[in-house]
Amino acid sequence: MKQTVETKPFSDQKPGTSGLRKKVPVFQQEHYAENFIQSVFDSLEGFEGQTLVVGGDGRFLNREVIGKVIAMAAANGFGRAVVGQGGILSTPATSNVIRKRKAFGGFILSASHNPGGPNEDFGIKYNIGNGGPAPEKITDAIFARSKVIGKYYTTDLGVLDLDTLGEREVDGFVIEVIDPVKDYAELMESLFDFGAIQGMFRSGFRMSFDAMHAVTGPYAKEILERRLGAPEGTARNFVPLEDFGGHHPDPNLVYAKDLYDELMGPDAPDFGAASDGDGDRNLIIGRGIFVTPSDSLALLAANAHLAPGYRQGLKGIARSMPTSGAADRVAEKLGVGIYETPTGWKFFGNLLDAGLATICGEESAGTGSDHVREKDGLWAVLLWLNVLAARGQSVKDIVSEHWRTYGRNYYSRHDYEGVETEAANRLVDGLRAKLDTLPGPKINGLTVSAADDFAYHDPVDGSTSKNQGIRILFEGGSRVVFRLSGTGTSGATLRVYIERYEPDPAKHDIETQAALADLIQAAEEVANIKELTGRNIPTVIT
Ligand code: G16
Repeated sequence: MKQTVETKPFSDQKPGTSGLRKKVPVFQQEHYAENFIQSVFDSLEGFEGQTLVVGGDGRFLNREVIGKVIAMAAANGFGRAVVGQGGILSTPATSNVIRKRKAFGGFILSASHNPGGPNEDFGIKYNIGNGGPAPEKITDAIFARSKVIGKYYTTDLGVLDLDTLGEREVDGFVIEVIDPVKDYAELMESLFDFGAIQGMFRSGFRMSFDAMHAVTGPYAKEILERRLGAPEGTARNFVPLEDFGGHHPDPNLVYAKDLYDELMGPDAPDFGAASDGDGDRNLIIGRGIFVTPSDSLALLAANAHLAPGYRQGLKGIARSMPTSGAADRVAEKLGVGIYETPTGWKFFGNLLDAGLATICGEESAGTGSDHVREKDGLWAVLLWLNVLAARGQSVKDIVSEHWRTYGRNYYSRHDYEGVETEAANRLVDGLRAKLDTLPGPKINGLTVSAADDFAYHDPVDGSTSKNQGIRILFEGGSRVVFRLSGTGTSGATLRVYIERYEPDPAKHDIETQAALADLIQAAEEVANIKELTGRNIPTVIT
């Protein structure tokens, strides 16, 4: 029976870079999750009788909120909910199911790479019918609705069994529990040369994949070990846990340090990779070499034609603004378009739908293609494996050769996490205020050629997104970018992105921080980071 529940608005339900992310206790407030879910439904039209996909990364609160979404979907008029067994469905797999089933849309319950558990993070994101995150037009409408909402609709569906595969009907509403891996594994098989990768494993190629006790565990087991024949044990930490074993499921050099150390150590395997909480990020490490996400994007774009799914070539490449320009050089050589978007996968959706881009990537460990409308961690790993199998070279040789051909973009990101919000805003406002005066005079011996606050004009729908990051460009092509993260849940995270282009192969083996030292110092001088944040060093350097 449909119930109408009276509620009062919360003022803090503005979706960030990727949906609404808050601490678990915030979501546990009475009506909090329901208000947001209803605000989503109230911002949509035409879903009567349609299918809604519900996916989650298995973190604490996952099952409970899945229950709420399904009951509210039924009460709001949807006809069917498709949910992954055990409440598990990775973000790219959810995107695939939405597309394959021609669903109206889907909910993804995740706070991605943020930690999970009773006092950690949770998140709710809505994806539209193309399988991608809702565009700003919709997230703005959701936020507006959340500020005035007065009631929500739900219904009692009885005890929900999320563990048994198959369909069940309650009062005309169908709940379908699906195998979370099967459709996704089939999609991967259609894109990559599984035979060649199997052959590589048969001839002794060794790999370590760290699922970080997050959602990709079951996917990695099935695809890498069962379908591709990698030895058992290739995938580790493969059981999804509600608290990710107490770790940050963030595949970077800090939180996946064990994997990094293994690949740098004696008797290292040929290839190391990891994915994050909800399976959309990737970390790529070869024996003795870490591949930055920006380089990985460029390399995958340059070599994608070696995989059957991309043999016909790329339509274009898209990258987020803070991502290095390495991919731009590949696009130039291929003679295809390059698009620079704000941070946030949602900005790639229009480009992919319009057939302007085939491959997209972000410095924040996200790479993907037009096969779904989310970034896709395992996809990137499999494309790397396909390239390695086709070229028969080591990761290190492939990367060095790429730099020799295109030049090297030295790149690093310095994060200052948990900074006081006011201080972070003051820093960014201060930079914004002096943008016009920056070009000309030298900063730490470097001449600024241009400075702006990045604005994006979507070439497909004509929309404009302003204030997407402060860019300071130096003569010679180096740059420093400042922006505040849109995915944190406490305080502010200041991100400083530093990049230098080096065409000379004789200078490609400098340690990254050393290669960027003068720019790092210039960033400090122009932004007063130490004084304004009270921090002497970044929390995380990637
Ligand atoms: C999300 C978005 C990405 C974005 C990243 C970092 O990733 O989907 O597009 O690059 O956040 O955003 P920020 O710098 O604002 O923290 P995920 O993996 O958290 O969904």
